[in-house]
Amino acid sequence: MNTDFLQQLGLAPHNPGTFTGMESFSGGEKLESYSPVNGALIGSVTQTTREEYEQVIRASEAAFKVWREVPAPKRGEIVRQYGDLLREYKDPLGRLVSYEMGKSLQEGWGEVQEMIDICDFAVGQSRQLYGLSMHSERPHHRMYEQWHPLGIVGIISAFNFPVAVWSWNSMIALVCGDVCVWKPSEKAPLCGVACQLLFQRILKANNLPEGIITLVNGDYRIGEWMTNDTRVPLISATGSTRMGKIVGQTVAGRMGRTLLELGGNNAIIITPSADINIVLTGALFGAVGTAGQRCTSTRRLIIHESIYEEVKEKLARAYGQLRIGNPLDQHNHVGPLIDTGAVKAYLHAISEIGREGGSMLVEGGVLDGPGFESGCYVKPCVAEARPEMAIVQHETFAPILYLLKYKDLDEAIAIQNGVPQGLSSAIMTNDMREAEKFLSVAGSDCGIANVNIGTSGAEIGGAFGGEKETGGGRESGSDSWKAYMRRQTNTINYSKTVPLAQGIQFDL
Ligand code: UN1
Repeated sequence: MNTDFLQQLGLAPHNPGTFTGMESFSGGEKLESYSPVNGALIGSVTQTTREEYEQVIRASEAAFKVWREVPAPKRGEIVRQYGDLLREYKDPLGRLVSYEMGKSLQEGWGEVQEMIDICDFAVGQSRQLYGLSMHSERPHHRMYEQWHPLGIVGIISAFNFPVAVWSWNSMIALVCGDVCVWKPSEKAPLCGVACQLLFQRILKANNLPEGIITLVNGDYRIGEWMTNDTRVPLISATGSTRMGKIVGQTVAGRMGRTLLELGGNNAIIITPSADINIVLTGALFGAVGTAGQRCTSTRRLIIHESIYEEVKEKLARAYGQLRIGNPLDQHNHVGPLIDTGAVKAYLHAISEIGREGGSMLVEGGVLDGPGFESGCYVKPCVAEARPEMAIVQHETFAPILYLLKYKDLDEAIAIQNGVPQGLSSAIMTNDMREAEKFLSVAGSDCGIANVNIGTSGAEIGGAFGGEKETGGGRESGSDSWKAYMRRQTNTINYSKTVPLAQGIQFDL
């Protein structure tokens, strides 16, 4: 396979090397990165040692003192330069994402496009870090609020969006005046190194300290150092609900802040008036895109009984057309799962479906033979199930889609909401009353609710995140920037007396 893109990104193509992403690291143990595409060793990174971690935090603290004094629009200018560099490297970086993580090349490029988009967004945001002004109840007083950066933002990201999620956090945090320490997933560490190397070029060219954007590589232990560290006021973590609960509790225990993006169990309600072509494309991309490994992947279809058979039949036919294989070959729709551990979880879920009385409409299974040597390629499958089944309530990070039947919209909404997670949701309808009901206070309880669009593929301009076990965080667009700053209320007295609020008299 042609892996020139590794060289273009500063990661040697043959004889896989070891990378740190940080100039000063000599390195701890090696962490090897194997491609789920063909099982090949891509390269390795060094696990950040405790001493190196201390070095990073000290460099971040020093860099923060410099960076916070740079005017916000000038900080935006640095982010603009990074966005331009990403435009230049969109092709090789997208290929690396596809090769290290296994998503289709289209989706790999799409992820880099999300990075470019968030850079543009952050540049605009850098001139809009607005605070409000209020009318004081006291004469000759002025009251207003302003937003200051928090300091060091710790970013813990997941393998499934190995570059975009970091950029949603870091590019916004940067214009806010924060500095960022990133722990990428240990399943996609080279993506982290590639982004870091590109950003270091921008910092060098602008004579800015290396500590503004840093990288720490390794397993959960590094995450533990970050979550316990009072020098890191905000931890933004993406991953499983299990991980998020630990991070949330640990950081809350030291009164730090968290921004959590955890599991999803996203459903599409398909009503009798739905446009069947929209249904098929939305459901199919939602369920099999990124091989079902997006937080926003469609896991449940809640179908009206009157069209259930029709949707079922057309869906089965559409699944029959899916091409599974090397994700860098644009001919294929579905690539591999991230690793054989994920394949095990997929197989376990399928056996649970049978044990709980569900039945398979489109059979699953692991592919073998030429092209599938990594052992990570599985068949996207569809099962007929019941909403209350334990396996349906659980998020399995794999392309398994459950079909559920409903009679009236209230029941469909109750099914949609009747899971512990609350990230993304959708309704397919041409009936205005149904659409509005779904979006109303009595409708979807998720952070994202769409009409005639699937559950995945959110744009960066909106606030991204969800409720309940999804963690409640919001990142990327809208006013998510506020999560990266501290608010200060200021009252200034320009009178010659000291009138107290609430009418209190305090005369000597
Ligand atoms: C995720 O799965 O963690 O909406 C993020 C989407 C992407 C982001 C998904 N924009 O599918």
